[in-house]
This record gives sequence, C-alpha cells and structure tokens, in this order.
Amino acid sequence: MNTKDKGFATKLVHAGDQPDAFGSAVTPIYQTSTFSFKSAAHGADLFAGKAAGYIYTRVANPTLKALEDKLAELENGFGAVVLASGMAAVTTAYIALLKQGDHMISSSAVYGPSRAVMESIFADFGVESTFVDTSRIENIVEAIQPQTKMLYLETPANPTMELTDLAAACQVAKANNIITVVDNTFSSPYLQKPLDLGADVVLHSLTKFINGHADVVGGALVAKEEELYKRLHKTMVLMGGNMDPHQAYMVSRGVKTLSLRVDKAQESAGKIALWLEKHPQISWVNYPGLASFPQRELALRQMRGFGTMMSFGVKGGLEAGITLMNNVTLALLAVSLGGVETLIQHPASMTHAGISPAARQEAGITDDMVRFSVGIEDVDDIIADLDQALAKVAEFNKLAVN
Ligand code: LCS
Repeated sequence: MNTKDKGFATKLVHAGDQPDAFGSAVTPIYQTSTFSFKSAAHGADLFAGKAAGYIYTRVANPTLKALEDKLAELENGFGAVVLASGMAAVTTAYIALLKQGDHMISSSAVYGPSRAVMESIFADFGVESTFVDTSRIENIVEAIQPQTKMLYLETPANPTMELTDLAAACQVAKANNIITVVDNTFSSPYLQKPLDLGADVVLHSLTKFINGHADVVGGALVAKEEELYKRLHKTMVLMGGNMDPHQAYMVSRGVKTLSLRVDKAQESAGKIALWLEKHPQISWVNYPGLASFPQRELALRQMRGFGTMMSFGVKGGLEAGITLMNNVTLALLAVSLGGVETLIQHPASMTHAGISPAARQEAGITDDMVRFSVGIEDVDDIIADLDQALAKVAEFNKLAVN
C-alpha cells in the first residue's frame, strides 16, 4: 500500500507491509537464513545487483525490509537498517561514519553506554571525542576541530531530559561539514522528527517506544540521503549486527499502536509530573511539560508533545530514593523505558553506573535522581502507588533527621 501521503497513524499500521502470495494482512516471518536462486545466472545477477531479490538474511530479508521501510517512512528518511540492539545501531553509526584520526562531539547527557563505548573502545582505535552540554549551541561551536566529523545528539537526554535545539545544532554542523546523528529513542518519530530539522541520521533503540511491550531488544538507523544509507547498510552487513526476522516481526507488530500508547502515557505523565512537583518529599522534577522546565518553549517548538519520561529528586538523597524504589508495588523497579508498563530506576547506580562520577556530575546525573517511565496503566493507580511509597520516604526522612 502506498502510504506516502497518508497520516502518521495510517503509516504506523500500513507503511512497509508486504503481503505474501496468499494476501496475508501483515508481512509474515521469513524465518530463513538463506534464499535459493532460480539458476546460477540468477544468483550471479543478485550478487551483481542486476536483479532485485534476497540472498542471505544478514544482508537483507523481507521481514526486516518491511520494518525498515516503515521506519524510513515514519522518520521521513531515504532508508533504514534494523539491528540486533540499540547499541548495535550506535556502534554501527560510529564505525560507518568515523575513522582513525576523526573527532566526534556529543551531548554529555547521553545514554551511558553510548558514551562509554566511545571513550573506552573507539578511543583505542584513534577516534577522539568531546562531550559537552549541547543545550548551549556555543559549546558545540567551541568544541569543533578541523577533524570533527560527527555531532551526536540525544534530545531529550537520558535521564536529565535536557533538550538540544536540533535546528540550530544541525545548522552549525552543516556549515562545518559535520554529519549529525540524533538518538530519537526518547521521543520516537511520533513526537519528534530530527531529519526534518536538518539531521542526517536518526538512531533508535527499538527496545523502547517503537516496540513498546518490553519483550524485544532492537535498534535502527534511518538515513536522510541515499549515500549515507548505503554506508550504514554496508557497515551493518559487514559487522553482522543485523536483526533477526522474528525480532523484526515483533517490532512491526508493536509499532502499530505507537501513537495510541504515547497519547495515553503522555497524558498520564503530565498529571504525574504536576502531582510530584507539589509533593513534600520531592525536591525537583524534570519534565518538559512543566512550567518550571527551563526549555519548555524549545520543547513546544521541536516536539509534538512532552513525552512520557521524567526524572525527579527525592528529598533525603540516595537513601530516600532507594526507599522509594523498594516500596513501589505497581511501577516495576527495572531499567529500559517506553513500554506499556511503568518503570522506575536509579541512573547513578544502574543505567549510568558505567561512566565516571565526574562525567555523571558534568551531565547533571545526581545521586538523588530517580528516572520514571510512565506506562499505560490507570493514572490514578500509578499516583496511588507513588503516594504510598513516598509515605515510606517521609517516615525514612523523619527517622534520618531524628
Ligand atoms: N539510546 C538510548 C537513548 C537508550 O536509552 C538506550 C537504552 C540505547 C540507546 C541502547 O539501546 P539497547 O541496546 O538497549 O536497545 N537505554 C536503556 C535504559 O535507559 N535503560 O536500559 C536500557
């Protein structure tokens, strides 16, 4: 079905799907590692790119292609590749777009392993990196070196929710021949479209909002232009980080309800953030929809909604935060995000434990920070759960003071 001129929800359901010979409503799982050729000449033509078709699943597979085409359409890109995990997408982007002697500038508040892999592995291969607060465009300008080849942004950032002005940052990069890669995991294409704002490549952990059901790990890269798409696809094929057909089928199934899930969870997130902000045991709340959020105006400009993620500080610091996490009964104490179930976690000891305390401090990841991913349960139940757990925090704080 041609969905190019259709609305976002229609694309979610139909874009990319390829019915089989029986008219299947969805693309089936082509659970095969290899594809047989009609003749030796046909095989040679496929290898030479003279015939269209499939050779081997690491290179391409119809179930993967259906998901890739859908994601490319959702992000307004030329083409996409899907990979075994979000981190496979991160490392494939780094390998495809950087070489020895190159330099990368990145937001300091990024998903911990996206920074750790650059500083602990790519540094060994001679790729330099500088991590700056990209919410201030002048920090990007100052960090540019003659050998800077990539600007890597994550907005909203994990877990501080800090925003980077995508249009302004991409403009600076373009003027300096720098490729911009944006990790759009926290927003999903429903809330933000970085390629429309000037980015060259969009990255996703599909594990999060796009699959949305906490049952698959996966990643994707979407390129704005053909030349970049080819570089990413070639690297993916050679490095072998491809997704499995069953995994792709699950993600294609999950993504169909993306807008419904985000609408519901986002409405709840707005109510929860306001409720938390007024709670006596909470010292601060980072949520782009709050009037107190310093970059609310930027969120309104570049995002379609404020999202379902927030972080907040619990009075009494780390120990009080631990008391909260040990006492919630509905929210799952778990990392990951963007699923139908509400999750709570502590970045300093969990998702961002792998980066140095100094880097955490620089990125604004304080020890009292709790990250909250709002699910699609009844909002009254989520608030009641927080309320009873925060009552335990109040008891703890009273004991801690006495
Ligand atoms: N980018 C962002 C923004 C992420 O949050 C994650 C995972 C990744 C990339 C990597 O994706 P993965 O390989 O896990 O599919 N974020 C996680 C988190 O915040 N908690 O657990 C995983």
